[in-house]
Amino acid sequence: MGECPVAHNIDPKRVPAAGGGTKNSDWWPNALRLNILRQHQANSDPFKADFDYAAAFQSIDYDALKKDLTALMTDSQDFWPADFGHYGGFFIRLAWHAAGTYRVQDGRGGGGEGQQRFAPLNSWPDNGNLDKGRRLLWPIKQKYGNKISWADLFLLSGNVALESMGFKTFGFAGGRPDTWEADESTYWGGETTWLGNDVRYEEGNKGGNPKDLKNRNLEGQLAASHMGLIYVNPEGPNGEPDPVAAANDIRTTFGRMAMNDEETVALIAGGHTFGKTHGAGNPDLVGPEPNGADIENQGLGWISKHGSGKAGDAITSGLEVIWTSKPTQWSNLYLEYLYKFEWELEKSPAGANQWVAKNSDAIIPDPFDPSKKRRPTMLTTDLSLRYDPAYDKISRRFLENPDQFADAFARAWFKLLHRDMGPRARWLGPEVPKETLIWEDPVPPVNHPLVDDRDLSGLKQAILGTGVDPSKFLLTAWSSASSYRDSDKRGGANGARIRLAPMKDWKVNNPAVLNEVLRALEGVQQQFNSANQGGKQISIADLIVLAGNAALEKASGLPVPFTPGRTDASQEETEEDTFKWLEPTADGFRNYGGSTERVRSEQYLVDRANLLTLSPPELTVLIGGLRVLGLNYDGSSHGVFTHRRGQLTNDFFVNLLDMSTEWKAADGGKGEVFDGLDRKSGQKKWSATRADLIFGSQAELRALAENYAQADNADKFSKDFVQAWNKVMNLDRYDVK
Ligand code: HEB
Repeated sequence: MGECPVAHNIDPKRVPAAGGGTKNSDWWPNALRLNILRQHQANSDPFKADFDYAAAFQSIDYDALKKDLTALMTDSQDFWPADFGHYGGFFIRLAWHAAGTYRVQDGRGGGGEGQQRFAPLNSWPDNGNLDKGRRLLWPIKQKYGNKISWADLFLLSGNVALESMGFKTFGFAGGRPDTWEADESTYWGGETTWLGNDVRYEEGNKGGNPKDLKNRNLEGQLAASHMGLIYVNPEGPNGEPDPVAAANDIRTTFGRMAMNDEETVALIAGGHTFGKTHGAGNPDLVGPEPNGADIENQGLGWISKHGSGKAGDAITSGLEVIWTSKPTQWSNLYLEYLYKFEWELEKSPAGANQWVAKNSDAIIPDPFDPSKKRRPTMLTTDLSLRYDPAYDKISRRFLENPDQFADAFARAWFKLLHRDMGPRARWLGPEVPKETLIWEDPVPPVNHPLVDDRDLSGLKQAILGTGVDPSKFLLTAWSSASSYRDSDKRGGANGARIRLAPMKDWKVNNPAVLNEVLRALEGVQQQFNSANQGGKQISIADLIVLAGNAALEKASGLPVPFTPGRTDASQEETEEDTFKWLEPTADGFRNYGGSTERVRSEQYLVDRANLLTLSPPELTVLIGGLRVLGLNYDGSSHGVFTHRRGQLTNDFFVNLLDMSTEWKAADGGKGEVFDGLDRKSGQKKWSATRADLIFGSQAELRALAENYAQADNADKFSKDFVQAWNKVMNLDRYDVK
């Protein structure tokens, strides 16, 4: 009787439509998946390939946009009224949460793609009620349209929020094109409950004690203490209100965002100078997050039945804290109060652990009722800035030197928002700061005329005339260019950082070969640059790629395009501490490394292919070519299925698919190295790794391998390889259109 005709608890495996049913990933959860190589393609993007966001952004009326954003800050809307009549704190939090998912280990996360619009981020518990923030921004997005991406708008709104409350920011750069679907490439953790952290601390503490809150390690590339949080639990580790233990988590998580202690203190103290937290009542009255909400809610989540569900009744984190008496103005009050008062543990109305100033009068305004006042309050993680000895020193210095505090906050905030944008060539708009920052991975500007085609053919001749084995030029060019990662646009051939620490010493780059190549190229460079041809110069960065191209032309008989203009960075321009994260654990392209306890070689290969923005066909053609050219990092013959090593042929695929070969594990069951035996004679013909054999084993890769092994596709293979090679060589060339 009266039963709703729409089932609410549909079992996706029983949905006989729209891609429902039991899927491959249900049947074979361990099979290699290529899904992350098929994201963000033309068919999910309404612009297809023909939209130039940079050009659109450059044409925006930037001042008008900022004026509209400033007006928005104090234009309180009934559907989500502004605390204290000002949305400033709210938009700072929105921008911080957009950018704050960045982690330096793999460069993923961050605000560069507008992913906060999509699951899981749009529904993370830590992003509670930010859906309302995006709706507040919608009229502005609608008005300025293609000229401002959501990604840029989220971050700019935080910047304008700061400025509208009297803070002088360090600047702003636009230039982040939106993505149009949820990104699946990022490992956010293995927990299956929100706010769980059983997997990350178990994995981080092999042999240690995950329950030791002061000494636990966070797993691998994660930068948050709980599934669904941007950083740490505000109530303290696992809810324990212990500010000193919380400092441990803060240091780890902010460190993984490439922030040091000073930047961390500046960010937390600066951010919590503004706004308030929301925990007016029973959190059980809050409805499901956006991705789990009913259709009539139109993408809004966290609909609350506590009172009006908004304004003074709002519940977000469940904490009810207001840090300063002037929450809509930049001030030094956060630090003043932190030290002036003693703090007493209390429960928020929602039952969360927080701290109230013992020896203070009620000096804090209520966000909606001018007749009410409160005492100052803080989160456990705020007290960490005073009770952790190292943070304490910095906090006191900032307390006594407001100028230093403001400068540190401005710089750390700018870094937070721009860390994953990559080279300055991508930074757009009238507010790009002049000062060069080390974390940009700067490369010097081109200050001389570039080489022309005649020079290039002479240079290629000189390179091939050095007597160095051409495969070494190929390996070095590949090693240099393929250090790129699209996640935060770091690495790549420009800057020639492969000749600097730490990259020059990475085992995967084969330092001995690298040195031989660099010495030969330095000779070529010297000769060219000293010939004084109207001031024309060539950089080592360019020569590394050119040498690879020259060797490839020789190996393929095909022309390989080249665009000069790379320059050489210096060691001082190279942030060694964060460059170390670009070193691959395993790199199937050069048959380096192997499986670990939890990741198979081929999964590392797909992960790297994703960072190189390769499609499955590009991945396939590259592996086939790299192998026959003999580009394993150590010169080994794994996967070199050819008798014509050094020539660009489709032999890798032809021989991989040849049924006269039978494959057997060759490493006593470890499953990393295999021998290819002649089925009849039992004689060993080939040897291979998992990164080779996956192209015959995984059905979709095998289909592509067949395509390239076909008699009629030998030419297509060579052409596709040259094209994919050229793509990788130029992945970081944001300086050329
Ligand atoms: Fe924060 C808010 C936590 C950092 C900015 N924070 C908040 C809250 C919480 C938190 C819980 C509340 C939410 C609601 O609404 O309820 N944080 C936190 C933590 C940390 C932080 C735990 C680490 C330690 N922040 C931070 C930073 C920043 C910030 C870094 C920036 C820079 N926040 C913020 C703001 C706010 C917050 C502005 C307010 C919002 C409003 O007003 O709405």
